[in-house]
Amino acid sequence: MSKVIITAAITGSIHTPTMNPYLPITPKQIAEDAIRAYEAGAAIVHIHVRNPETGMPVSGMDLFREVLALIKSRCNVIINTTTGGGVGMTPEERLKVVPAFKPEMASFNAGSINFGLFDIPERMKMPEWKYPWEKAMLEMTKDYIFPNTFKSLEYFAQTFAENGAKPEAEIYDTAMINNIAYLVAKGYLKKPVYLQFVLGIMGAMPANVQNVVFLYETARRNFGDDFIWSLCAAGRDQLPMCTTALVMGGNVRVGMEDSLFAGKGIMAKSSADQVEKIARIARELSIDVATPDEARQILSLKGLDKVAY
Ligand code: KMH
Ligand code: ZN
Repeated sequence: MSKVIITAAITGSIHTPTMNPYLPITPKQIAEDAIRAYEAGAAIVHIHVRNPETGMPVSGMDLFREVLALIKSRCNVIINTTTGGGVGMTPEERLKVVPAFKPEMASFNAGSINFGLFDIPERMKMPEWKYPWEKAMLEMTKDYIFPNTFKSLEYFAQTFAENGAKPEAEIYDTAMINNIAYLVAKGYLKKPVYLQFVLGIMGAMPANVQNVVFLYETARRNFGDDFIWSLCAAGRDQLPMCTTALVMGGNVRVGMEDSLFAGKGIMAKSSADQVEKIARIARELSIDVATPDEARQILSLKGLDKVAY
């Protein structure tokens, strides 16, 4: 039985500083949390950056440079940079990180959705916001399409290939598996593809066991055995859905990008809290946790000596 790859998504671009005071914001905080997640068992850390003063998701190359260099100076964890960016960023802005730093892997959003974050304030019953941008960003998503057209998917795939970055296909809905199959058929992507099933985003697939099985079966119909998959789920579904993936032989992603909690009513103080939990569950299920180098082998990554940071 192969080992499980745990990814930790450290800060993301969905949650805002008021929602959890421990959400890492500055390059140092993001790097520190990534290293803690690695120490807890993560083989991959998924990285976004934020404006250090306001916590707003941004795409600054200087911020990425600082985070990536800090992490690399302390450990050999695989860095998976976002190309999903944040609400309102253009595809060009989102993609820049790939040619700039030639990471071993990066997220590759496999289709367009109305990425709805507008219901979060009501669900979390936020009293007051620290920064004006938080509520405004969340509310504007009622009318926001996260754009990943076929034209841009092809361009992203080419850029990833030119820079030796393995795409992690973010699959928010079943149709996106078809989009990936199209890109494979046209030679833009190579098998085995790496699929990250992202469940529980408003505007896409809800998090339940039936949907995990359906996504897995759809991937099998398209790629046979020639794909690798992982799963993440938003909010309270994070741990149960990741446990489902473990039982089904998949890989898992946790982290504060996806959930701010580390147990019922317990705010996570770091993504490492969630990594510890899922690593413990994996061990209870007799599943070993992959080291970064083992994950590099499983995913056929080019290696840390070939990145540009
Ligand atoms: N920015 C969100 C709309 C990724 O990192 O690739 C989606 C996202 C996924 O950030
Ligand atoms: Zn992300």
